[in-house]
Amino acid sequence: MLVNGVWEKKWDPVQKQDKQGRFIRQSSAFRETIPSDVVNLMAAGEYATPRFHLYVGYICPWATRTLIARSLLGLEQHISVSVVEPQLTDEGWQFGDYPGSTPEADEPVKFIHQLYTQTDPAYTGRATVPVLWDKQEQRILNNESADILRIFNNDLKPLHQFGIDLSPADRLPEIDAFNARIYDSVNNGVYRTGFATSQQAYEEAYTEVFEALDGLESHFARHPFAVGEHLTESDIRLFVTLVRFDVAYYGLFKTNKKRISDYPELSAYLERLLQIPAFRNNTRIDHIKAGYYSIQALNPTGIVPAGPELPWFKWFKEDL
Ligand SMILES: N[C@@H](CCC(=O)N[C@@H](CS)C(=O)NCC(=O)O)C(=O)O
Repeated sequence: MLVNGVWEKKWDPVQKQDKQGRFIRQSSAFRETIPSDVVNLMAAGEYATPRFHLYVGYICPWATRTLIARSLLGLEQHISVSVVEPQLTDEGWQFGDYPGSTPEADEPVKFIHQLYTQTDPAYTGRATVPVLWDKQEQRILNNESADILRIFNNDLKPLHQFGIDLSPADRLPEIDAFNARIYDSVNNGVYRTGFATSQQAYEEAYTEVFEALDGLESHFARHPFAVGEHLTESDIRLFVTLVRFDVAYYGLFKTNKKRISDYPELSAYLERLLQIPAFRNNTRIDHIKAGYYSIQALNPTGIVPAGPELPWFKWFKEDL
């Protein structure tokens, strides 16, 4: 991580923890939006090449949220993308020639942490993806995926191609409630399980994960989507965790009471979403496995498991 703008090699994937060994996620530092006059310039075609750039990793569920929203809304021509390699190195996320990654970043940098110090030379914190980068001002605009989803959906509405609204105003309270329901227990719940450093903290988080999944299984027996009758950002936020569950979390994070494949309704929901190109094409099982199993603190040998074989792999055979 960065300390006063200097990269510290001895980074710890456990982030912060409380006295009982519970994992605490750092909050995001850059939280700006794209001003409406800039959106108007984008809509008027004033930028020959995209002004805003997303730095992501396919391993990362938070980054993948933003990629799926970008595709669903048809923002590809306005927001360009660079993809880091799946393994966290001694210098954090880096660019390189892992298949499916971008060999070189859009800026002359090798590591994501360089974008952080370019934005704030005294930055202290983790250098996370996703990053929404302003190429004109040469700085990070926002590094919080929840914000980036709303920026893409709300602020960039004049640029949308397909008339999809991922967080419609009349559904917002339900969307926010669903997001809150799954954040602690599912999205971050798997991390709280995997990065717990005491038996008590692990069991607490494990129990919450499976209580939440049981509740979601009943939800999807009655409803096609997370909220209402249409796809919303809540589906994106749930999908990125479900699709990583059996291939990474079940083994590495020891969330192993059940697999998603053992839940018929959640499996059917996952497969329905995988049939949508924006979900399928932004999911790279090879990156997910290589990335998670490279976390040394949890897997010192670095061996990437050969399995599992899952029924839904049929949706993107060519990536495996
Ligand atoms: N709040 C952030 C979390 C992003 C995050 O934790 N990203 C992870 C990858 S999945 C990361 O970059 N970790 C690097 C590190 O912690 O050093 C968001 O949702 O955008």
